[in-house]
Amino acid sequence: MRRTDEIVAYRADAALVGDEVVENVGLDIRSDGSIAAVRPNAGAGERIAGLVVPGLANVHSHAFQRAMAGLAERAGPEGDNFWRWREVMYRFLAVLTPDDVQAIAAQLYLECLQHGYTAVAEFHYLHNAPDGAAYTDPAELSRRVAAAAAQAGMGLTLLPVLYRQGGFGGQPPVPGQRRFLLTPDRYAALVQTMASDVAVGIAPHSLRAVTPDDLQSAIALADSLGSDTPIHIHIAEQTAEVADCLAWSGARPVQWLLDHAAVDRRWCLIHATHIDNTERARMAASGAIAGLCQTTEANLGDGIFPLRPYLAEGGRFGVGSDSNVSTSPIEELRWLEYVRRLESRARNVTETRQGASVATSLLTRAARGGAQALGRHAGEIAPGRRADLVVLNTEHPALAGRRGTALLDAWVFSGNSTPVRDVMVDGRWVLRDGLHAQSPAIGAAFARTMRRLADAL
Ligand code: NGQ
Ligand code: ZN
Repeated sequence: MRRTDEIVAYRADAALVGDEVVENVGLDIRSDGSIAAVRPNAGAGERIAGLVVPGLANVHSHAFQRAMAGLAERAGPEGDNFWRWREVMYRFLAVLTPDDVQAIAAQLYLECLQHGYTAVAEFHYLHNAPDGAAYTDPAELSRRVAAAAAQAGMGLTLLPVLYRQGGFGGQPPVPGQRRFLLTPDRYAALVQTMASDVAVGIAPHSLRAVTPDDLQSAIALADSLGSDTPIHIHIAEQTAEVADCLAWSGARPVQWLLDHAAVDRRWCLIHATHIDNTERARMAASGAIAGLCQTTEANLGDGIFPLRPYLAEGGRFGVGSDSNVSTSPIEELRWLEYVRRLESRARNVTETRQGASVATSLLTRAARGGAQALGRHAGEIAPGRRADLVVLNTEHPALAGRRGTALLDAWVFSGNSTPVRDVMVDGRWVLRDGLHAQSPAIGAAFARTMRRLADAL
C-alpha cells in the first residue's frame, strides 16, 4: 500500500508554474502520487536537472491504429478520402489478435511518454473477435489496453465505446464494424467491469454510430458512475457527416448534440471540425473540451477547426494523437498554430496578447484542457494536483542557451528530436535519463506483431 504521508522533496532547476518558468523550484511529491507543495527558492531536495513541465494528456487515441500508420498512403481511385481510409482500417483490424492489440498499445504508449504525454484517453471500440462474437472474457481487449498502459506506465482513462449502427437513422452496421458492436446491457457490463480496475469514461462513438436512445442510455450510465465521469464523442469531423445529420434531423451535428444533451465540462467533443458561429459560441460557453487531433485531421483531410475565434470566446481544448500517425504532443501544438498561419498568412496567431509566448499558451491550455477531458486532477504544477511531470533536458541542442519561456518556444517550434529526458506519472518515474525499463520487452513484442501483420495482410 502506498502511504499518503511519505513525501519526497525535489529541487528542480526550473519549472513551468502557471504561465511562468520559475528557477530553482521545490517540488514535494507525496507517495499517493500528488504534489504536496510547490516552493520558490528551493532549499534541500533531490535535484531534477532541467525544466519540469506538466505532462500532457492525450485526449484521443485509437491505439491499434499505430500499427497501420503508413498503410493507407497510396493514391486511390479519384476522390480518395476519409471513407476509403476507413475501409483500409476495417480490413486491417480484421486480422488483429488480443496479443497484437496489447503489443501495439504498449509501443504506442512508450513513444507517447518519450514525447511528453503522461496520460491517454483510449477511445476503445474494438471489443469482439473478428467474426463479431464476444471473447470468452467480454472485456478481453479492454484488459489488454489496460495491461499495455500498466506496462508502459502511462496514465489511462479507458473509454469503452458504444457502437450500434452503420449511419444516422438506424442504418445497419457493415460487416467491418462487427468487432465494435455491443448491446447497451453488454456495454454497461463492460464499463462496470473495467471501472473496478482503471479510470473509465463513457464514449458513444458518434451520432452516426448510436441512436438518440443509445446516447441517452450512455449519458445515464455516465451519471451512474459519478457526476464527473468523462463523456467523449466523435463529432462533425467530415462534411459528409454534417450533410447526413442535416438530412436525418434538420440540424448540424454539434447543434443537434447541444440541443439534446446537457453538454458541460465533463464532455470532450472530438474534432468538432465543421461548426458554424453559433455552434462554436455555444460549445465554448459549455465548458466542454474540443478534442483537437491536428495531425490525424490533416492526414484524413478532415478540414480546419476554427481555433482562433473559439479561443477568443473562451473555448477550451486538448490535443489527441487519434490515429497515431504522430505520437508527439509537440507536433500537434506546432501544427495547431501553423495551420492557422497558413490560413491567415500571418504569424503568432493563436495567442494575441502582445509579447506573449504562443508555445506557453498552447502548452498550458492543452495541459489543463487535456486533464479535464480525462477526469484527471492534473495538468498544472500546483499543490493537490497529480504529479504527471515531464522533464526537458535544457542541454539538448534544441534548447541549449534558452531560458525562461523561450525554452518552450524552442521546444514547440524547433527541431524534431525530443528533449524529454525524464517522465513521472502519478508520482512515479517511468522514464529516467531517456531510459524505460520495459522498452526492450515492449519493442520486441511490437516487432513480432508487425512482422506477423505484414504476413497476414
Ligand atoms: C475511428 N477515427 O473511430 O477510428 C474514427 C474513424 C469513424 C477518426 N474519426 C471511424 N479519426 O469515424 O467512423
Ligand atoms: Zn477517433
